[in-house]
Amino acid sequence: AEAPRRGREDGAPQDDCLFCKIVAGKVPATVVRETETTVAFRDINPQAPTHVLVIPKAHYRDAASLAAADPAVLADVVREAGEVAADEKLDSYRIVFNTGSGAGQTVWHVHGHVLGGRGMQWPPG
Ligand code: DGP
Repeated sequence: AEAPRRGREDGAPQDDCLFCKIVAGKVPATVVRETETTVAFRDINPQAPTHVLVIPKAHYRDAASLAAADPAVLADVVREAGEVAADEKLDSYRIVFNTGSGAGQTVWHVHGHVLGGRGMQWPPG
């Protein structure tokens, strides 16, 4: 179920958030990059030869909420997505922020999917 909106979020870690647990090292993940503000790790259910999730260490429900609260960190997430693509030697890649359950969001901590290594269809399903 969709997590309740909490008004403007402050980025504080949430005890019940899987990705906050990955940030804290309480849940293992295959981390490929880390910065002061972000972590990038391989998706457990890859949809392409490269499928990495880039998240802010701070907890925000979606990209727009993060943009409203801390736009520099959203920029960090997008820059790191580009660094992942460079590390993986991808010429082309897709960054996806599923936003809301109808769009397929299942984890309520903003994550950019970095997908590449195969052809991509447009429009996405
Ligand atoms: P979304 O459906 O856009 O909210 O994407 C959530 C993604 O998170 C989905 O592609 C699967 C991935 N995922 C879920 N649980 C875990 C986990 O425990 N570890 C890792 N590495 N990825 C996970």
